[in-house]
Amino acid sequence: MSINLNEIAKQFQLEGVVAEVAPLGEGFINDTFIIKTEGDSPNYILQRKNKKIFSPIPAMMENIQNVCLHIKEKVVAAGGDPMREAMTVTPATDGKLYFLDDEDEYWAVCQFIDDTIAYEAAETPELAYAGGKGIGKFQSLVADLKHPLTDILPGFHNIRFRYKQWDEVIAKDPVGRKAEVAKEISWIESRREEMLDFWKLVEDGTIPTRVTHNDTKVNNILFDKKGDVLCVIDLDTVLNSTVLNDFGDAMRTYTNTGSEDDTNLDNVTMNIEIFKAFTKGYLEETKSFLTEKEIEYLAFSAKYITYEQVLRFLMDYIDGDNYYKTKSADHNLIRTHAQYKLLTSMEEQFDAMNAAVKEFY
Ligand code: GN1
Ligand code: MG
Repeated sequence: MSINLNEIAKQFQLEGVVAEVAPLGEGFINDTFIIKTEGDSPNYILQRKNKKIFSPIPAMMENIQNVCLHIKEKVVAAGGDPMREAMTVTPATDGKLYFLDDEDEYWAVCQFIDDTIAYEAAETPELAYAGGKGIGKFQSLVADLKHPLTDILPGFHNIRFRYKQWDEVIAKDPVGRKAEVAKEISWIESRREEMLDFWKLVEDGTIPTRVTHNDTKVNNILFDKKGDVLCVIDLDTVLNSTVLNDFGDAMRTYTNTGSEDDTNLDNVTMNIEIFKAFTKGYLEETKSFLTEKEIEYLAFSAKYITYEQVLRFLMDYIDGDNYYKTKSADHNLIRTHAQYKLLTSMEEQFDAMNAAVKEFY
């Protein structure tokens, strides 16, 4: 990147003197850096937001800010620390929530919260339980957000919209990969009706729409050193949709005994103990306001989001890898296989998943 990150950092209202700007993490969509400052001043997270995916970015930043301020108000009312239990967006020097550089790229900054841990895997039921409480609490905190959110990602977890994209990509077969993945395509097609039947319940309002996070993977939660959840991060995808997206996406990542792109499929299964622990924590925070229909489809949502992820990885592979960052030519196909293995493991254990929901509701 020919970009001078120190110059970008200077465009924001930072406290203290910048010591260093360094890459951080491996997001698939945005480019992320940490701004380290000298002495006791806070450190910051700097991101180049992906404008091909989130559009328009200024509206996305408004969404994030509204959610953050709303949560902070509640944290203060409950006697908590609004700088640690909520994200803090750091505006640019002109007061905007983003900086637009000479190449028309959008940058945004938030404060880094010290002494926290983001786990890459839910290794213990205790961690999964805490994570479930964290996501449940997030949903209850934002449940009464008055400010309308702009839909900057139309159709994000909407399978009807995904099929529209899918059918177009399959018809086009832009890089000639379709023939090679006939088997994988059949995995998607054989479950089309089942998935659409579920989504119809969201479309007709049988399952309500609420403020949701939509990217609740395990590393998007910050834990304190005692193992309690401090706050939920990565708010780019806050939208009005079904809470089932959040439960499902969390289960897609928490319960996976392997990695999202595991090349050894024997590693990949759904860990029912982790499912139970997360569900217990989640329902403790949400059962007072979730409807019976939402509860009925809780376990299904894990299959739904995992299936959607199989579709999205496979679709991107067939499309020539335009959406997700990849490390090899077959990376999206590897991800497809690993997520499909997880899906089949969920299908095999579906009765036990439903039983766990019943137990903790
Ligand atoms: C993307 O960039 P990251 O890792 O936060 C994606 C999620 C996928 C995830 C797969 C906006 O999230 O939906 O589940 O990759 N985010 C977007 O790990 O598409
Ligand atoms: Mg994300």
